[in-house]
Amino acid sequence: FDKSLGYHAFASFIMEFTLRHSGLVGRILYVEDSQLTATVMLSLMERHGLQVTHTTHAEEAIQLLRDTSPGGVREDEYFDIVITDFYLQGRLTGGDLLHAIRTRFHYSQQEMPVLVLTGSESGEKQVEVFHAGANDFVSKPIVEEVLLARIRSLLTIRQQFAALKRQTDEMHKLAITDSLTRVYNRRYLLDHGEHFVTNRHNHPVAAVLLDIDHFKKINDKFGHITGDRVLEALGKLLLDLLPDNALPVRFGGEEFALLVPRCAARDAHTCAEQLRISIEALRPANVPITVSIGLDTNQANPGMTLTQLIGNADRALYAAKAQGRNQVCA
Ligand code: GH3
Ligand code: MG
Ligand code: MG
Ligand code: MG
Ligand code: MG
Repeated sequence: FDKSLGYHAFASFIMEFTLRHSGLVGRILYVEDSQLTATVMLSLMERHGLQVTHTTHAEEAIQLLRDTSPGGVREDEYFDIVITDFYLQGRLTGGDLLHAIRTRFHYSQQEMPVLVLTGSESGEKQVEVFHAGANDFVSKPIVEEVLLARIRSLLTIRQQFAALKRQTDEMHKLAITDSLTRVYNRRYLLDHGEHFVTNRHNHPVAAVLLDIDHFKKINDKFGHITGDRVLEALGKLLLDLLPDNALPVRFGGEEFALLVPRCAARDAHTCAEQLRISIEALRPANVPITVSIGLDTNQANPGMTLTQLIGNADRALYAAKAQGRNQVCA
């Protein structure tokens, strides 16, 4: 390295050096039936830091992909890229594996990049490989630098996909969550509540409406900031106390809707009463609060819509308010 080049040249030299020589990070599914090629490839890839799972048959690779795909028994051990020989012994070729990756598993080229190892074939074969959904190919005999450059480029694609997916998931979560209370927002209830109520295979669903008593007075007495802290704490309590399969929603300002699956009418009343008592004991931000609760279930009439259930719960809530607040009505 020439010291006279200055800082920027030095920085780009370091960057280039790092890119060219740093270890690679990624999990590779490698499908190769030639033991000789596999031995060379495995030692090469492992020498550069890659974690490689080697199989000799496409069938076995498909099984591994099934187990490691989202929802599979080993979904945490997913692969970043697949490298497959084109010609494989056995019923399925590398082309068939590629086809399965793109159509059966619905993996895009970004989510599961595939690099195909081919013989020194005609352009026609190479075109065929791309048509089948490969991201890239390398011709045998393998040139180490070329193979590594291709793996690096595919790993970058895969990492960019993963980063984008994390962002998208985070944005989706923000879009369906109420920012103050962390429970679902009203939009989520309107989009998914009906499905939640009707597709329950004869298990009853309870709809519960919960409204803080005299919240306007609480704001007046303690201020809006404290009022917000109260709502925040109530949201946390609901998330803590409700079963994971329940759907807690901020329905309005200081009003929450809860959909609870597998909940018969009698259980719904008991749970709501427990909830009311827990909230009375909570004293969020040192403020004593009580809630009025109205509820209904579709136990007697499984055909009820979400709108009907919520409508009935709202009438029951109105009754709870009218009868003196801090109580549950059904
Ligand atoms: P009731 O017992 O009949 O329910 O009386 P209430 O005062 O609770 O009901 P009302 O609907 O008259 O008032 C609700 C109050 O909730 C008014 C509004 O300022 C307050 N509120 C709504 N959203 C928020 C919020 O995000 N933060 C705070 N601090 N207050 C809110
Ligand atoms: Mg082969
Ligand atoms: Mg009100
Ligand atoms: Mg209120
Ligand atoms: Mg209200």
